[in-house]
Amino acid sequence: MGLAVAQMGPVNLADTRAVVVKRLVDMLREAAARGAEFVVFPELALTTFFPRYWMEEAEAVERFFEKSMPNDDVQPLFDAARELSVGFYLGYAEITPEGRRFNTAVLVDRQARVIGKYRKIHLPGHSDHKPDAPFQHLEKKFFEVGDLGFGVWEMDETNIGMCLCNDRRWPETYRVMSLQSAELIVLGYNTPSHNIHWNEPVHWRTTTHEIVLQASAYQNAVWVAAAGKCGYEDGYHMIGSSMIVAPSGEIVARASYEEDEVITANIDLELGRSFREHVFNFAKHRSPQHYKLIVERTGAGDPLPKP
Ligand code: ING
Repeated sequence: MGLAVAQMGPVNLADTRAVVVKRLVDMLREAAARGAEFVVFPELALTTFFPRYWMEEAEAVERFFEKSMPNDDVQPLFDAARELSVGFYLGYAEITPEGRRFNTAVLVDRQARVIGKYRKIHLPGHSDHKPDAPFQHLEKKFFEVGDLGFGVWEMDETNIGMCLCNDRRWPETYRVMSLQSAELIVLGYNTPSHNIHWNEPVHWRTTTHEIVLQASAYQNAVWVAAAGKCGYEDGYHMIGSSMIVAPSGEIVARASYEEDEVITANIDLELGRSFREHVFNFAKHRSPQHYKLIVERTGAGDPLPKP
């Protein structure tokens, strides 16, 4: 399967959706020219990473949320996708007719039909204003925890699962989808280089990003494709390193810069099947009766009484 990841460089506050969507269409065209049938775009791909700014919810909704998907601003991307017969994953801020707010991604097939939706479950950051911090990370203020679970959809005989950004750091994310026979998990991210809470060395943002994608691809025998929005957005830096990871855990394609950049790979879904047959054969080797704490406890607690 011809797969592409379209990494985005910065989207600044002054960048209009029309300008951003043109960038996405340009990358979709490049991906199609390189044989891609599916393109992964980043989280919150249509706007700057606005959770870095303190503002009231009403202002955020007005400036950064989409009332429908597709909509007039994004329609050129859907039109190009249909013309080129390329499916895609797109992350954006969703406001529902009832006024509920989610950090959302959609799965769009090669006829440009929305066939799946995911709402981010692991929301990092905080909801209070931290005026002394160099920037905010207000995902817990602007978004609700997703209410759609982790889904898997079949598209062109491929079982595709979706998640978003911080979700990629939690093993449960991938396992719930690989237990639904996912073969490819796609995700977008916006990962600030700097931690506002403590003096975390910046290179750990990239090393932990690599570790979670490689380990999770291997431990779930799936392909993983991750698209970042990166570089300096109005001076605030976010990591790049968009990549495509094989079920072996190997990085088979990786972005080099912090601008718009398309990376592609011809992924062999047979490779995942081999690992699921001979290593991670869930039916043969898993013992859920011993995993109960994973769903019974939210936070860590005392050691269990010994049998
Ligand atoms: N961003 C970051 C991410 O998970 C983060 C936030 C970074 C949390 C590093 C913890 C550690 O990649 C988003 N948008 O989730």
